[in-house]
Amino acid sequence: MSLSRTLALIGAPTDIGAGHRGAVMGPEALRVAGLGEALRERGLEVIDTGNLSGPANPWQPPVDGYRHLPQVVAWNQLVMDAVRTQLQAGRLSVLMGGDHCLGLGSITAVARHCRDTGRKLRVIWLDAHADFNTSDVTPSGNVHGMPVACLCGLGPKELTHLGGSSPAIVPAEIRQIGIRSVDQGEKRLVKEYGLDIYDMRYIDEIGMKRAMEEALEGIDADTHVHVSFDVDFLDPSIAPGVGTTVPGGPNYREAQLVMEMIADTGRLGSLDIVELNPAFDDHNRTGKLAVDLVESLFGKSTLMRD
Ligand code: B3U
Ligand code: MN
Ligand code: MN
Repeated sequence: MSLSRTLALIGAPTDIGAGHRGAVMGPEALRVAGLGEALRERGLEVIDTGNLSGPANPWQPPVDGYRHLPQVVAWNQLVMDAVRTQLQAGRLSVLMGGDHCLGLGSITAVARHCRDTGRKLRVIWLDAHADFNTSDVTPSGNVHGMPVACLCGLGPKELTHLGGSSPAIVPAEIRQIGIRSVDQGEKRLVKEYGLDIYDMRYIDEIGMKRAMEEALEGIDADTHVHVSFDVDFLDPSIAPGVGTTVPGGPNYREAQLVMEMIADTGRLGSLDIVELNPAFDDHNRTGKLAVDLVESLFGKSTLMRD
């Protein structure tokens, strides 16, 4: 069973779950950086489905530990439905965020699709942050710091039950790479839930190649690989265009290797590109880098390899 060669771009211009304004411009920055053209050059048929239209960001303080929960729910429902529609049509789905709270809608749709089609799911979560906060432990109330917890069934019912049943995924289905910022209470939770986290210290010690071999272990012909690419995964020296930079991230070569090794599995079925914030960027440098890395994720390589 081979994966689809038709791909749908879905724009979700919102910063509803973020602490800084600007991720709302992410989809357009990715288009301007040539995402569609680059994917077409990879031999894919690319359909840009345009932008989803959800509620505006009211920029209110948190209520009961969440900022903008009703609007976050509304955006995630839109994303979930859009991703589901594309997967059901047999297309690869590429969500252009928007902030990372949208990973919730996207991955809920992917997980449901995997259940419906009898496939295994492996989520590769590329991020500086674990995004495993809850309303009790969040330092900010920003839901972009919570999607992994919600996917694993920890959070408000509106988010944990987005796809009907909860949890959408189990921790054994996710691997987190590049992590270097985990809040105090969040540390306890990721341990309790047994998340498989390849933090920067571990990567420094064993190297990116071995870390990725471990993270990709067990992927087979029946596995759907979903990549949730938070652009703040990258070291801020090469990717300044994000709201929450954390020093000490993967450099250009390490990031390329991550993408190439995922491409080599041949099982990529869906992707989120989130947290790109052109308001912090330098002439769309980070947008262009994201496109460059996505090309590698879809199989661009220097030489022919077998
Ligand atoms: N962990 C912090 C910061 C954060 C999480 N994700 C992003 N920033 N992008 C929080 O607010 O939950
Ligand atoms: Mn994130
Ligand atoms: Mn992040």
